[in-house]
Amino acid sequence: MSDHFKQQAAERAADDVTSGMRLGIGTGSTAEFFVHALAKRVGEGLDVIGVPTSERTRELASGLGIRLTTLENLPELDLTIDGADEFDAGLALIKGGGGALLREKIVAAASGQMTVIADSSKEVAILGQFPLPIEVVPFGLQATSNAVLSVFDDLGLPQKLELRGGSGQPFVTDGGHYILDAHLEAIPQAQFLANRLVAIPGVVEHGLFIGLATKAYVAGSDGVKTVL
Ligand code: ABF
Repeated sequence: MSDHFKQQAAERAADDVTSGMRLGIGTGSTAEFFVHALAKRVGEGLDVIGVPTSERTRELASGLGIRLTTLENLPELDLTIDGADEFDAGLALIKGGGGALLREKIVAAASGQMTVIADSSKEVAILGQFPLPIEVVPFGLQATSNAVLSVFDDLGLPQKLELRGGSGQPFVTDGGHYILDAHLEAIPQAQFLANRLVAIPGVVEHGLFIGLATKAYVAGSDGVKTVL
């Protein structure tokens, strides 16, 4: 059922795209529905250019005939359309469950608008049930983990941090980094936590997207609603 809702939200977002747009194209299963919907419109004559947020999305979109470039070549975008792991009423997000958060955030920040596409299960009153991904450089992993845990301690948050993939074979991002997943349960001071995390030298980025999304299409049994 959730796949059907993801597809509905994705198709609604594809309807917003007009010829001439410079698009950021997200990652994940909802974003993949968007890529398919966009490719259909491109086949019908829509003329857009896209910057993918992951190698996975690049392969899918280029295979479907969507014209792509890089953010190097096109550093200003009109609209990014991407999924999320959680979002709240103010359109603060947790992203990064799929491991592409760094490129996703760079692309979203380079876009005038960002539309989130999601099924209604992603909507939460307070962020944090979904583990918060924190992308870190492999060098000094333990020291960085300790610094992150110390921030959690200061903020009264649970000290539960897991290296994605495990220490035997850590998951490696498109940027060559590792991901620590923080099981925080609830993040009452998301902006404050975000500020503290980016101040840690080994932290490259984190999955809190605050002030980036401008709209969400959320699909559920009542249809597709717009959150602004
Ligand atoms: C990307 O894909 C990620 O930031 C987020 O982690 C994930 C959402 O996945 P899905 O659309 O498969 O639920 O948007």
